[in-house]
Amino acid sequence: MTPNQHDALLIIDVQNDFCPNGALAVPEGDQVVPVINQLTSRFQTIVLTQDWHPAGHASFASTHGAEPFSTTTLHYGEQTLWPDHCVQGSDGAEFHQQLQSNGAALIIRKGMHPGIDSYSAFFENDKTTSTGLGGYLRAQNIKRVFCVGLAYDYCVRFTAEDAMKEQFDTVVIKDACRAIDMNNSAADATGSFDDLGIAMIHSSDVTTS
Ligand code: VGL
Ligand code: ZN
Repeated sequence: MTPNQHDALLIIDVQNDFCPNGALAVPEGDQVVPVINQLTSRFQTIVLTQDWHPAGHASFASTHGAEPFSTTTLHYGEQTLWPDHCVQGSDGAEFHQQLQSNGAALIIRKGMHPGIDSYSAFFENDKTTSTGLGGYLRAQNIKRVFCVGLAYDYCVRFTAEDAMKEQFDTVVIKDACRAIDMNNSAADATGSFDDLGIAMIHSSDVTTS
């Protein structure tokens, strides 16, 4: 699989808070960094996303006096409540220091509306508020997107599903992702990718092509 000018690499939320010792640490989250760094030179179009919440965000358990990893109902439906993470301007919200991001054309910050979470890089969790990414990619004549990063079962999953809905051919590079994996969420993500026709590949399918 050799990427061409119609392909984009979407690097999802490779931020300190999702790496070991971070506020919402994804097991082995930092291990995606060298894998992604090997991929970036293969793509002409690279987009980074950055989870970027205001203090007191509606997705934070502390905002509701609730336990982290419990669920609540917000105006758009069910929402998992997380430990405070990726607060705007905090060290935890910075990209992993070793992530080579110089080649990225665009950084999409998401989860900025105080009352709406945003797992997907395309639409917030209300499923209607757009980040503008679909329009950007179409303006660049992108036809296919390759998704990598954190977390496989949340932001990568929702991004890949929305990419399909937005009519992009969609590929997830599995060894360039790690999962939070609660309540079978990693297996559910894989099952959904299979159902939707989202391709799952290994990074070597790209780097050795
Ligand atoms: C994420 C939970 C909350 C993610 C972001 O990047 O997968 N998960 N915010
Ligand atoms: Zn978040």
